[in-house]
Amino acid sequence: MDYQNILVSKNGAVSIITINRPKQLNALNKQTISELNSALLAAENDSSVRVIILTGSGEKAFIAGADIKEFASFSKEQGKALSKEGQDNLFNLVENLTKPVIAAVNGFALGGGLELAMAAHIRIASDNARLGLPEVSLGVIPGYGGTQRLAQLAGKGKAMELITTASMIPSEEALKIGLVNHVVNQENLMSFSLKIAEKIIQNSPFAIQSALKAINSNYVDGVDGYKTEIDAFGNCFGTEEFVEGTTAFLEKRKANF
Ligand code: DAK
Repeated sequence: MDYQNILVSKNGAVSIITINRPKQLNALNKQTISELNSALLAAENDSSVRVIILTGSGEKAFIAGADIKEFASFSKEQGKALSKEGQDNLFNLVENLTKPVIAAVNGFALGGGLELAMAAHIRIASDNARLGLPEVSLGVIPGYGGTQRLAQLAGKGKAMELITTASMIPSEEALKIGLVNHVVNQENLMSFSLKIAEKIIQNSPFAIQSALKAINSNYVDGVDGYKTEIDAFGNCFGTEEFVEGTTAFLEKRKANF
């Protein structure tokens, strides 16, 4: 499929999806959200893809937020409808993919950009990255899951402070508060992200998919995460991957998943 605002490439079993609007600091407009939706679904349905990396084009920005030019004229109804549509088609989609998504945050990750990184399963930031949810400075609040996911990752107090002050924080501070998993030099960002992906790829895809589901279930209203874990654990038994993993251990060799 031809995309205008994103680039899709493959490195072994890793699909690398790059938001490619560097002149607008990769701001997320409707078209980009729709292209990301298609590329993510294609990666999900491609059995040769085991991990997805999301990143931004250029050295300045991962994504500097939702496209302000586009949403500046929205009405109350449009805002609500688009928030739901965006959450369903991109942010919740990323969180609930069966394959791990790594956000390689290569610069500004603001507003919707940080919200997308937070929907990913793992975040690696470059040393020049700056992260924040500045929506209240524009008269709105985070509308793509940011009020929920920032509190989940960094705690309620930090979420309250970062959102109400509209502050941008450097990647080292994001690391301290648990908002990102690692900080690396910008030139090493992709190789480091690929290294994490390679480690993931050594393991059972079915077990990984089950673990993602069980971890996420703690954050779904009305769902008992322990119960989800018990069911997901049970479902791993009897799979070919379980047989391969345990047999490989007993035969003192590496499992081949
Ligand atoms: N949208 C559109 N264009 C943007 C942009 C954005 N978010 N961020 C940057 N750009 C554009 C700039 O307008 C500029 O374009 P030209 O003027 O050259 O045409 C170009 O990118 C380069 O930006 P700067 O010249 O400003 O670059 P600087 O290095 O001076 O500054 C900056 C970098 C990241 C500090 C600055 O660009 C900046 O403050 N950007 C805006 C950050 C921001 O406030 N982002 C939006 C957060 S609010 C919704 C759901 C969710 C949301 C909205 C609606 N609905 C469901 C309806 C979420 C909202 C947000 O994300």
